[in-house]
Amino acid sequence: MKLSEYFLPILKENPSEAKIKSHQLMLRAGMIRQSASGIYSWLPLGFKILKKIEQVVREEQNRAGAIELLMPTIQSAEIWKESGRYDGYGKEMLRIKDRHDRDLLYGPTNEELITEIFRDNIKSYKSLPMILYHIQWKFRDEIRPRFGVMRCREFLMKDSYSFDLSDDEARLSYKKMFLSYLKIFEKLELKAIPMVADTGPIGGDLSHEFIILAETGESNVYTDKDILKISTSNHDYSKKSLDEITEKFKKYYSATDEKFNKQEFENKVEQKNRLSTKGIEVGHIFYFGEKYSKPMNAVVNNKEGKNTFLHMGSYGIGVSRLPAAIIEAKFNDKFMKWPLSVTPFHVAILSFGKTGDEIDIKSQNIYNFLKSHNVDVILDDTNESPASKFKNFDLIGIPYQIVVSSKLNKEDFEFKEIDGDKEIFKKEDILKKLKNIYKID
Ligand code: 5CA
Repeated sequence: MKLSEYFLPILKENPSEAKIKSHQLMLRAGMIRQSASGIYSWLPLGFKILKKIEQVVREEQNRAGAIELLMPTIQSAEIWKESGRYDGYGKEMLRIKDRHDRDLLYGPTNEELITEIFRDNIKSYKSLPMILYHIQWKFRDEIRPRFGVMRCREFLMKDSYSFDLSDDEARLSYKKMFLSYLKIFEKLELKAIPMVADTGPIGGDLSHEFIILAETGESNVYTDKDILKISTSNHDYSKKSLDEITEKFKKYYSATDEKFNKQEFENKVEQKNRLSTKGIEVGHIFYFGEKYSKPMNAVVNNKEGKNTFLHMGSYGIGVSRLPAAIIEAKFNDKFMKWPLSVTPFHVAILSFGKTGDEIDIKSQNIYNFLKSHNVDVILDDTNESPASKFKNFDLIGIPYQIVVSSKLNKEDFEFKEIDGDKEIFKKEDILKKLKNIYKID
């Protein structure tokens, strides 16, 4: 992509409405624009990052055995009346009437709809266990949308739903999602801590929030510093491995405000290890057994030929909250550096030439060369000053930069990690490096 042909409306100043750094940066770097309170458009740069995050989530959910489908954003009120949640959900639910005066709603979550789909199509225990998921926009009419895409009204969520024959098997499905979440956040270069949580309107008795530590977070968190050292790298989705990883986490105290107990915290965590700070909730998982299957009569035939209520859980990730959460975790007020797995481009070429001059031609040349080898590259071929180009790209956060200037020999290029030192390379060496970093074939 050439910047001269791209849609990247960069703002020079911090917009006054943005109170936290992720909101400021997402507006300044031309990632999002507000269209109504708590409702955003994703401009090309933001959209590219959002899609990459979605893909990281998708791949790890698939690895855990979950199967993707797509449910609509608009749902019928009927199924919500069946489950008994229609009235209770209150003003957060956006209720709609169609031209025939039928009650519809913009889905805030999908427990009812997936239960209906499953109930109508799966009849035998032989199909179990099963985990289904989709990545779809949700609407919650939040009373006070704030912090940009962090707490908005329309947001993209990945929501999975597990179906099992027994309580034991359902708890294993829960553990699969538990590990899958840890692995997703690791790929996003985030340290997310699972915390015992309240179940709220989703219901159930077992629940964890996945929280990223950040000063601007809305949740107060209390945990043991050693929990940050647990690694999932040797864990897979076998029962033994899942039991082991969940046991490892259980050893440590970790809770948000709602479940915090000062006495327990102080008894369980020695003083030097106590961590009480703020965090951002990026995921939330629930086990609620028969809460929806009973009122909605979702049953399967068990081995004895008898109808049994399904045991279910649901598992959400705030996909559109994640770009903001990543920025809160990574932006140091000078540089943004996107994780390699979701960077909008692999590398940026900053050309210090003017249209048609030697530097411009040399820049176009390495641009075409890298592109032809499947490197996703953005070339700043505008006539802005070098200082302004550096400033913009330090903000946009592409992890690697190539500088083409008149100071260099004909075959040479400056190459650097955004916050690192520059080195001089030939274009073939740069290609080799990038292929290695991004595992490009
Ligand atoms: N049905 C369950 C799990 S599928 C559910 O809805 N869980 S939730 O309410 O906790 O939402 C899942 C995730 O969506 C949250 O962890 C959070 O990361 C994200 N989320 C929730 N509300 C908002 C919002 N208003 N703006 C942005 N992201 C949100």
